[in-house]
Amino acid sequence: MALLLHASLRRLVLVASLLAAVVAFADARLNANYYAKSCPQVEKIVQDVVVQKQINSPSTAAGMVRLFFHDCFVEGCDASVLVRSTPFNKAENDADINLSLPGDGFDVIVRAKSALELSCPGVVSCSDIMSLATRNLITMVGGPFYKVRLGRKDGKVSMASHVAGNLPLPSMSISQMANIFESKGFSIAEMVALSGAHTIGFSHCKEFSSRIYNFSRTSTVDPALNPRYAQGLQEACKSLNSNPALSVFNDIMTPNKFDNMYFQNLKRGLGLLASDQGLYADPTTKEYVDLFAANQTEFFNAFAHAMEKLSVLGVKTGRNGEVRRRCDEVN
Ligand code: HEM
Ligand SMILES: *[C@@H]1O[C@H](CO)[C@@H](O)[C@H](O)[C@H]1NC(C)=O
Ligand SMILES: *[C@@H]1O[C@H](CO)[C@@H](O)[C@H](O)[C@H]1NC(C)=O
Ligand SMILES: CC(=O)N[C@H]1CO[C@H](CO)[C@@H](O)[C@@H]1O
Repeated sequence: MALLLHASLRRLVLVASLLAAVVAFADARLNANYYAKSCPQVEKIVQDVVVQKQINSPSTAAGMVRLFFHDCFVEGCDASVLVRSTPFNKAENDADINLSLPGDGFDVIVRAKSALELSCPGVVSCSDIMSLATRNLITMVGGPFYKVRLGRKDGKVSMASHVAGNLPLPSMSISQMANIFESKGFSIAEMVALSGAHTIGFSHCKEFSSRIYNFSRTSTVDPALNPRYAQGLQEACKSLNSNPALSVFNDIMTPNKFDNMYFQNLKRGLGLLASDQGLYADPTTKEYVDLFAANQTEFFNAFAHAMEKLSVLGVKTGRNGEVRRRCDEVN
């Protein structure tokens, strides 16, 4: 009996460690010292470019974080989002959802790549630069630090047609969004934590206009919105039809600071997108909103952990990828 138990326990342990090995395999070749010999200054070069860019264009951090999320959720973190379309291929970048992927995020990567090519030509992948730049920008605007391991290769495939279904939309229900996150290995708690990235940056009026004009037969505005906030949004977006570039801050209270204000806002009806406010309405996500709103340390720990996980999502190593010469073109 004891022997039998022993044997089946051992089998269990074996299965568990096999499973862990399979999960770890994707990033087995990533490590913090990947460029120690080939490009020892990589961290410093990326940091110098990032700091300069963020000081000159304070919208860079938010732009970069969103760009990184869109990269990792489509084909993994492989810089596929940076590739420009050619006459023969409509790239990820030109999917409709890209429309507003801001130029500053692209620009900071291109600058860091140029600087790196001078010191260590052909060595550092665009996807590693993206991971480092995103982490550095998050910390620069007040967010938590997390470890970024290196050694990603850049993808060779970037297609607009691969985008749909992989990225959440503000019009989705919480369970539709949760399905997308779960399909990438993220829990409900991690989805809520990652959504906290909306503590910085902005959204275009069209992303939430259905909440403030003609919401339903019985109500002009979404009743989940704080009424004075709704009025302010109506005012800010009133010339939306003639000016589609109109946009407002995601976090009206502390728009440029990475903090837990996003979650506090949701509790007061100050969530901008339907998908933001929905996190407070749905019982499966509300408990995490309450937790993160009450305790910024809890949010930062959860966010840092989820970002570390996002940074290794579907990464390519070895022959699955390449080190691009230019970030906007496969070699
Ligand atoms: C949970 C589902 C999510 C939905 C439905 C969503 C949707 C959106 C939308 C519609 C915008 C506005 C885009 C624009 O008008 O320019 C936006 C902005 C943004 N999103 Fe999300 N997002 C989600 C999750 C995330 C995650 C997980 C991250 C990163 C970890 C993220 C980071 C950002 C950032 C930083 C911005 C501001 C971009 C800027 O200022 O340039 N979002 N998001
Ligand atoms: C409001 O929406 C209804 C149906 O959803 C539509 O018939 C009506 O024309 C809309 N009104 C305005 C002012 O857009
Ligand atoms: C917030 O969470 C941290 C980490 O779990 C904990 O150490 C701290 O005591 C909490 N703070 C409050 C005010 O509850
Ligand atoms: C900035 C950018 O690349 N925008 C493109 C996004 O996709 C739309 C529609 O597919 C293009 O028209 C934009 O030029």
